[in-house]
Amino acid sequence: MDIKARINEIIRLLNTYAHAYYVLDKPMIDDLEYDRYYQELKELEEQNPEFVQEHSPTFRVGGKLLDGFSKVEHKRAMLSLQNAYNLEDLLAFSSRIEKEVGKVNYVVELKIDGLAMSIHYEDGVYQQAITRGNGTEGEDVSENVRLIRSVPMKIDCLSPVELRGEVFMPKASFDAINKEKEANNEDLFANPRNAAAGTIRQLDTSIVAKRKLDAFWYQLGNDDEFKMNYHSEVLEFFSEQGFKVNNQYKVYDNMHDVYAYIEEITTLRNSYPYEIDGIVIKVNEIEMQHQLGYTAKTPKWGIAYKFPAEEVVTKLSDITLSVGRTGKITPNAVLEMVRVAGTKVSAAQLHNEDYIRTKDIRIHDFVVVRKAGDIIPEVVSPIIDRRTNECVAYEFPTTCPVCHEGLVRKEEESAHFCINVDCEARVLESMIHFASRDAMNIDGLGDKKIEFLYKQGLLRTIEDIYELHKHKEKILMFEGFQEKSTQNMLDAIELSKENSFESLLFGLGIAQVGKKTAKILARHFLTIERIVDATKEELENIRDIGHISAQSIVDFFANEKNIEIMNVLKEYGLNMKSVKLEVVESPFTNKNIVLTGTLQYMKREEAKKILDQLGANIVGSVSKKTDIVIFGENAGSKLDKAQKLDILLMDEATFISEVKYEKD
Ligand code: 3BA
Repeated sequence: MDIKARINEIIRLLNTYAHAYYVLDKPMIDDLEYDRYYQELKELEEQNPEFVQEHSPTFRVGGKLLDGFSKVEHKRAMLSLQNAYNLEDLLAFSSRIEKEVGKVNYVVELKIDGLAMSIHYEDGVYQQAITRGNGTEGEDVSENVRLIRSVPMKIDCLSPVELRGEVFMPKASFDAINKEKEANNEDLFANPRNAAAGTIRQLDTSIVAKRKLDAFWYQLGNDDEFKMNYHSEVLEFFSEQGFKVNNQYKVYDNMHDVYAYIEEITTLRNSYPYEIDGIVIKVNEIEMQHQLGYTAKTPKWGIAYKFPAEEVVTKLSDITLSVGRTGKITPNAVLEMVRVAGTKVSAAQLHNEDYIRTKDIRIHDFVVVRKAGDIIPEVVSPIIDRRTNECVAYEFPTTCPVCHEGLVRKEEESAHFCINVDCEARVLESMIHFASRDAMNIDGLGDKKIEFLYKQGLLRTIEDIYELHKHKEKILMFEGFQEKSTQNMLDAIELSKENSFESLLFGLGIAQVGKKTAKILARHFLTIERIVDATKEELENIRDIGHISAQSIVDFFANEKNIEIMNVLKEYGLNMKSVKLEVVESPFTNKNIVLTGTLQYMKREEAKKILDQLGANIVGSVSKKTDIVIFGENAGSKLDKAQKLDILLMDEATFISEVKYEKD
């Protein structure tokens, strides 16, 4: 037999077996037999590289190391879904629809808790997979999606087709991975969704191959190129082409039947081998879908019913307070350990005094607990029926749990503050913040080290960080401080003096001044002196700075101690001014700019950085407010829209010559 034909024959067989195993869950042959074919194929391919097919299963085992994921624009935006939480919301949805287009049928699907993905085929061969990203632009994760064995690499349909669906991690894979992580003392994944998201962005494809992701498909990305009449027909077409479609979907002609099915699924919710976070309801008639159309973000013909968050009962054994770097006090509930939405929980935020008082939450109460957004544990309410005499109304403490000085609650604020700037908790937290990645990014000076050096009396204030080198010998005598790592830490401290002015401003921990505000301040005032001298009015007049932030900035610099810190840091040589931009006037300064398409000469991140340095405002979508659209290859809808709106268009070459860019 001719070798090429034999190769194709084995690929066809292996694909049939894989389809039976991974898609239909009905194995046709045993592993041994599969392996025999696989080995034969591998040898034939090795001996005859000219016959290697791009859709061969031998490409589906991982082993590559990727160097990143490039950004790709979706041909058509991947929208989101409007949400419903009860029957009332659903009836409002259906009556709106029926008023507009008359009676319709509804398809009800499970809402898989994974990440949305778009995959592309041409001439029947798998081409590309793109994450949903922000809906208009996602990341090319083709190599990793290739390792999801239920995704076919070859289909019968020869015209270009784009499918959209959900990539997820089955509960069994999730449990196995976390078990292994636990054994290796590694951080666990919080839930299967995070695990799937983390895996899809893995650069080591061998890890991806081991992690066993899966995917269900539910939408035709280019449905205008197919003559489908019903959504259910699309799902059948997908199945025929060998794709995995969730088989729990049903079609109903009224919302009450839909709701009965929702109630049935709700009781079965935990019995599926994958996590679901709700149910999606879609109009079945494609014609009606077109008539109903879209809002800016969502189709009007579909809705997601979200399950209520799982609620459990446990005992609240104590309320403790923590002190943040700004002195803000956060009350926390200490709970008897309980499992909720997949993880063990023993603490929950109580936000502030009013939260505790309005809900009348008391120590020793039994309380209802759930996870907000299925992530952050919160106390919903106490169970009054189970309350005993032991439970007395909670009195919010009047003194700081750490330094014991009086707490202050300002009129317009819901939080209490410890206003003692020397409070140990505040000082520690502010040093930790100062050295953290987003601020001064001092490698090797993490929270544990800071706490330790604080206890040893070597770190009392931010300024002390820059004196640490004087104590090197002493530091080296402590356990856990080796010569090399200690020198690295000291070097990192020295190097941080050169950091941008905005990182320093952010690092100072001025209340209300986050990264964005720090950047605005650094750009606007350019030097620390000018910020110190700024009046509240001047600050308020800056776009994006409100009166609360303005007041907070003025208060910070009115404090003698803070001025002193500034002076010392300046003496140590920390950078306290924004570098004057080389190009003072550029066609991009203060302009709203959209980047679209694939740039050939530079990475998109590079272009963004250059524009950022020139003071341009980079925005994601084209609107009347856009000043310039810079476009690369294969620019899609954004370019069309910009043309319609008569916006200045600039190709990559022109952009490069305007900014005099040279690759280094
Ligand atoms: N059906 C998620 N969007 C879905 C096509 C529409 C849609 C979903 C869905 C918009 C699921 C939003 C992200 C997106 C493709 C945009 C589903 C699920 N249908 N069954 C109506 O199971 N999670 N998500 N995906 N386009």
